[in-house]
Amino acid sequence: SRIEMAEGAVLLRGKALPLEHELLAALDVIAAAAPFRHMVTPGGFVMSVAMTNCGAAGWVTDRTGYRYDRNDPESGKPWPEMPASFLQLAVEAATEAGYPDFRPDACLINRYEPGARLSLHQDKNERDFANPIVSVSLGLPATFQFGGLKRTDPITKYSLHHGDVAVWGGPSRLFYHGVPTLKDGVHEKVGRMRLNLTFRGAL
Ligand code: MD3
Ligand code: FE
Repeated sequence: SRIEMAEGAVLLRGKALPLEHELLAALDVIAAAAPFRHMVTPGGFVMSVAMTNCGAAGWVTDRTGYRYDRNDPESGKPWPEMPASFLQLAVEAATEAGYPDFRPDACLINRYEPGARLSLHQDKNERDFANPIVSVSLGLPATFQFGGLKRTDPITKYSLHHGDVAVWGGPSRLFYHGVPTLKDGVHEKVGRMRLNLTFRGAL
């Protein structure tokens, strides 16, 4: 099904389900080469969400700030290549949402264990906000908070489930959003965690 969350923001429920095994197998290969890690924010806080990346660039944070880096700072080597199945899903979803020219060069992979959260923020480290962001949810369900251009704008909540794909572009591209504390649970294929892929045009 196709749900319009806001102008430019489309939720495609279950869109990734036909690819779930392929996506999970590819994630294992990526995490073996570039392990999930808890990065540190510029303010000195350790993030409760563990992250890794694939693609030509990866999103990183440390005491010096947020940025996209062509190399994994832990290894000094380029991030693992973006798997063809990832790229195909992201391009197909973006096309369905009205962004047929989107070609992501970065995929940030977030791993939430019960208790992990991502506080309200905007994604603005990307070069060109004309590109949408495509997100794929796997594993445990999460509440997703979606606000507006100002931190204080009213928030709508959506529940994101295994296999859901969402596309955020146009006027919604710079909207505040976040994920409150992940509830405990076990997903039959993914285990005691939630994985989220976000595809970006970073460079
Ligand atoms: C709305 N991740 O990695 S995905 C992030 O579930 C991030 O892990 C969340 O926010 C997660 O930056 C949310 C959905 C999402 C991603 C980017 C957006 C929603 C967005 C950018 C603009 C507006
Ligand atoms: Fe975000």
